[in-house]
Amino acid sequence: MRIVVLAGGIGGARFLVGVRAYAREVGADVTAVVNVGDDVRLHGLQICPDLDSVMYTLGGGADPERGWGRVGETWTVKDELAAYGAEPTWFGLGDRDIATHLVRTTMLNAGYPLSAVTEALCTRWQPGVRLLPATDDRLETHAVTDVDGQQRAIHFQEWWVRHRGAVPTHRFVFVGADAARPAPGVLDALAEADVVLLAPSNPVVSIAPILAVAQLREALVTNRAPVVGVSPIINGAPVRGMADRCLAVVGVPCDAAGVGALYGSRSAGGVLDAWLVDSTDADTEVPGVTVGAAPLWMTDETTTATMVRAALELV
Ligand code: GDP
Ligand code: FO1
Ligand code: CA
Repeated sequence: MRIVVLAGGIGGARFLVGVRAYAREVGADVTAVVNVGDDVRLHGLQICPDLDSVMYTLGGGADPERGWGRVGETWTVKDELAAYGAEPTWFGLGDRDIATHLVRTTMLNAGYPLSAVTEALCTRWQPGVRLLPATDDRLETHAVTDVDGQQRAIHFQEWWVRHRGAVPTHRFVFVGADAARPAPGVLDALAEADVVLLAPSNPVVSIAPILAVAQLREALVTNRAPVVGVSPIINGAPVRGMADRCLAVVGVPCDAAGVGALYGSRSAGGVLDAWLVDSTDADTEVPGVTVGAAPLWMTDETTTATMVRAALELV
């Protein structure tokens, strides 16, 4: 059995821990296609938050509380940069994390594509699933905001880390998406998949930028493999993070039905065949989509693997 998972950062990473456990049990093969819209170059370093959250989490090197960056991190370089007044001071890379970024950026500068760099970094972390960026091309999420009375597009990291999403926001734009092609391996993985899972990741700024790669979305929609989504929203609220703010920007109610309808049924131009919601949201209906309910709190590997099984049983 071949499973493809579309994933963002923390929610994607935790879900993949369960997918990997399930896959080990049944002898399945897992490919994760990860969002790159959060990626940004700061202090000369190429930062890929979602790829790193997944790689560190599956590799046992993530900070479990923060959900991003390395466990046992120190911040000497961040403090030294701040002492120089080197902007942006609102964004911090940890010392351990910087080593990852030095290796990544050196390889990118030497001409390796992000997919090859990710594979090289994974030689160390051995995530146990194949990690692919959605695209090797530049694709960045920007937020069109009103800052100081002026309409201005700012990078997603500035929107989230600097402003905590608390600025008037008109929309998100996936810069570069029109020209972006799926990274090598993505279309093959989708073509060979027996099932595609949408992780309980942020639908607006983690899954949507992946689907904004036209050929990728096209492959997902026209493939024989069924697509099952898992809700990141439980009982009308995100478990953590900014999904409520992001959904408000795109005018979608922050509940399991709202996100299910945002994805839409594959039979009506959307992406879903089935939608797994939390047991507390069991009355959720999404037109044209099979809805199932199970406990969706990803508290540990076993619980999450059970949730993955429930998702697969829907199709
Ligand atoms: P990010 O890129 O780091 O923001 O992470 P993702 O986009 O992959 O995931 C963020 C989403 O994960 C949020 O909307 C959360 O609601 C969701 N999430 C986090 N933990 C859980 C959980 O235990 N269960 C469910 N169902 N969703 C979760
Ligand atoms: N989030 C923060 O809130 N503050 C930071 O200084 C910060 C630095 C950072 C460095 C590397 C990395 O991979 C992630 C980092 N994040 C930081 C998390 C990141 O901004 C977002 O949570 C994700 O992009 C959302 O998926
Ligand atoms: Ca993200």
